Amino acid sequence: MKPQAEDGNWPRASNWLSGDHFRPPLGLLGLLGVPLRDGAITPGRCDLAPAAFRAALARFSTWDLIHGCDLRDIAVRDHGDLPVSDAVPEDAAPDIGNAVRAALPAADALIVLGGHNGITHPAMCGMTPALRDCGLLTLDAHLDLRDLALGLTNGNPVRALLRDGLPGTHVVQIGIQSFANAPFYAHLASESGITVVTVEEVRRRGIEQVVSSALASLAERTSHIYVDLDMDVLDRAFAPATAGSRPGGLAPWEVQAAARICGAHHKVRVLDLVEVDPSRDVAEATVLAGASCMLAFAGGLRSRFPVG
Ligand SMILES: [Mn+2]
Repeated sequence: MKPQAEDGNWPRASNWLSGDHFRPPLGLLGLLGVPLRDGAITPGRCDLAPAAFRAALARFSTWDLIHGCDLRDIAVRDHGDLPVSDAVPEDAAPDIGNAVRAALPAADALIVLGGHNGITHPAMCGMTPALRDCGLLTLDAHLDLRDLALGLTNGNPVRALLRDGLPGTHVVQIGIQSFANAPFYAHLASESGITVVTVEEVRRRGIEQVVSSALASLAERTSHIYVDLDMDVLDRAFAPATAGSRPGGLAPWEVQAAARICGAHHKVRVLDLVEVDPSRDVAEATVLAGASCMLAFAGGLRSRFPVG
């Protein structure tokens, strides 16, 4: 099929990623690809996700019609992908932490594209060495508290963070589902002081209220907030490319709203987007859902600055 001629009136988000922004920009969004593949409980090709997300931005505009803003008010600095696609999580961890540490000072916020969920522990350690002063908000169907005996996987990033000094009272997990977790780990979450918000509670209270109150409560106790967006929090129908999604999960509009609220909060420093294996996608549904969350987060970041 012959590609259509570019429409100069239609601002592609992929061009924004490549440097097409208004000058001077009001803020800076950092982007870092971490294509970690090995060490997942279900083997897959999450290493393909960063490139797939970037490519998917060509299908979106930078104009947020609903909120009346253009992402081109902020600039993006894309740091490319770390060479970790053949590394085990333990070996990749120092490079991931260092790259986040290096990218953050110049940026108002950073999006880290996984890779599987094993990137969350090293990336959050890179956000700040003082985990006791940090908050973690996860959007995930799972508690991610599995045992550490077999090393770092995509099933235990929260457990590893607790081990390394993150207080459980600084963790809020949103979107947790039935028949996707074990009682031992739910008990551990409760003993550790983790706040668990089930998918049923999200439905009852609404995603905006749940995420806003979680951020407000974390911000009272911490200086920096890390957001882990595991795309398996979506319903299986919307996220076939994640190993962990099941029927009964959240809808894309709920996760987009969550990403926007997180992007708007001044203490949110990093958002990771993990667990997408593009080789298992159907009609690009999962990759496009993830890309839409990147844009929603960027739209939230835009709203941190006064209207120009
Ligand atoms: Mn997870």
